[in-house]
Amino acid sequence: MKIIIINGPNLNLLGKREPEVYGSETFEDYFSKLQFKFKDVELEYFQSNIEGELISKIQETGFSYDGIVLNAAAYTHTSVGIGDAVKAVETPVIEVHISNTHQREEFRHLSYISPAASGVILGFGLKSYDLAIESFLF
Ligand code: CA2
Repeated sequence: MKIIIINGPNLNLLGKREPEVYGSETFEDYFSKLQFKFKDVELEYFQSNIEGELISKIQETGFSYDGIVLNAAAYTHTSVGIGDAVKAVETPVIEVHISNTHQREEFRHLSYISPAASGVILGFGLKSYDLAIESFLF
């Protein structure tokens, strides 16, 4: 089982800025815990602040991996291109968000990813990623 976590813009700042919204753990530390928890899963992690790089990674992995866990961050609400990429690939994509975007500003209520995603998990903090990986195991 091969699963990639793809994180979008500014998620490299996790644990370093705005802990009241996004928590105080870095994604690298959390990712080590995921690798420990899901020992039988080949887990990969990719983060980029660049829209085209995210699209290329979705295309690169979207025909051979078993699952993609995607937090497109702010691009969720703006990127037709990432939405199209998710639609185009064969690998199921679970959209995740750390925060409950529906409790936040109106502009965060729209997602260009959701219509093409196999599922959406949001509002559980970093645990959203755990839940997304688990969804691929059953
Ligand atoms: O809740 C989420 O996971 C979001 O995808 C996070 C995005 C936001 O634009 C989405 O509406 C919801 C923002 C990620 C920014 O991450 C930061 C982390 C630490 C400090 C500053 C930003």
